[in-house]
Amino acid sequence: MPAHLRFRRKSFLGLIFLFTLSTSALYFLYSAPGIVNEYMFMVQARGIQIRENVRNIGAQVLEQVVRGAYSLNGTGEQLTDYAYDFNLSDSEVPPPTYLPDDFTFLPSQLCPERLPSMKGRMLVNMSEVSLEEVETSLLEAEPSTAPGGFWKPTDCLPRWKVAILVPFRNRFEHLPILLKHLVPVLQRQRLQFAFYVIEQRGMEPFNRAMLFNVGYKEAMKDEHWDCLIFHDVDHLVENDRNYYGCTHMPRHFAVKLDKYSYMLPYNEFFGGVSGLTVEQFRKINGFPNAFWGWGGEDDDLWNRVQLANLTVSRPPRELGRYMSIQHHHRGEVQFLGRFSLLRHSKERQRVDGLNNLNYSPLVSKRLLYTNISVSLSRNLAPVADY
Ligand code: NGS
Repeated sequence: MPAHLRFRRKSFLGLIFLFTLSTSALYFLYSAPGIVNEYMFMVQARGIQIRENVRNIGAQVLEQVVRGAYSLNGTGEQLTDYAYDFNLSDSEVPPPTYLPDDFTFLPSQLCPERLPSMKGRMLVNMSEVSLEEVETSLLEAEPSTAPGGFWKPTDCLPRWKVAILVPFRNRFEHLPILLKHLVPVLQRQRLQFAFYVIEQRGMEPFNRAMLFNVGYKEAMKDEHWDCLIFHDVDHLVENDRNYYGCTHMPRHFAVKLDKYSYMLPYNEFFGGVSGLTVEQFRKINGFPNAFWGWGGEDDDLWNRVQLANLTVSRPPRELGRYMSIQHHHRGEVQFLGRFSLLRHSKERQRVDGLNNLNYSPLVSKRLLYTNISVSLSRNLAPVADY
């Protein structure tokens, strides 16, 4: 073959190679959004960590200089307590006081928020366990638990009636781990609660936000809940003093995730575990229904909260630590339209949410939770007033 043709053939093959490479890279970015995202946040978290370390070292050097200047004849002995705040770590702020172990409750009084049973950091056990095993052990420990996982304290009046809403698809091994871990925490916090697992059936992309709206509507048929917790199935709280009651402002619970080196990935992050009172949730017309696939729905909720002149509160210090169960976002696709929807959060808030929800669920009570199985459709209801 003449040299110029050989050259053309080579460059043609090269082009095919480049094309295949770039399309597979694009496909990977599209079909594994969580992995890419996690990687980006990890890199960002490492950057922040390095910056903090440099700041800490700088502060220590400065401290030595200041100590030197105030010491007697360079002996290191101090003249006065100088008021200079080197405290860069929030974990050193004195912890709030909790009630003593011998504190006694009155069945006629509200349960306190800082109970002696809330001991702080806990061990997180992520080993796989069967649902039957968890059912047996939790029901043995608290036989008063009613079908659906309904539980309430009897030694004081619960401060909040909390519906824990868990969106779900293909994560059968995660659910028992979450229940085993979280149910005893909520009991120690003396909250009245029940779990609602909202499982998406059908072929449509996962719609986490609409599942929460469905969970809310169904849960309210059972009980006059006043606090809603929106909980990912793979998030395990590390501190039982992270109180799962609601606050006068919407709350973001999962502030420090192990997968982001225990740093907030970005200030507006509102994912993982969040909570709103029923009143707050109704005020913002719930979650949007238009986010089909991974990403953005939690950012839209954040926007809705801001647009309603509410702010987000977060637990202090180390209380907001969470571990997440390792997994791949199985079969989840990225929602490519999320950025353009997010640009119009304000206009959409009134026309997409609790007021145009349309679904037909299959509801069944299991021993520890209510199962709401639902095939979500893009045919939404005509917009109603809210
Ligand atoms: C942001 C997503 C959020 C998501 C967060 C953390 O980029 O929905 O990452 O995701 N927002 C957009 O894509 C606009 S995580 O890695 O924890 O699954 O919650």
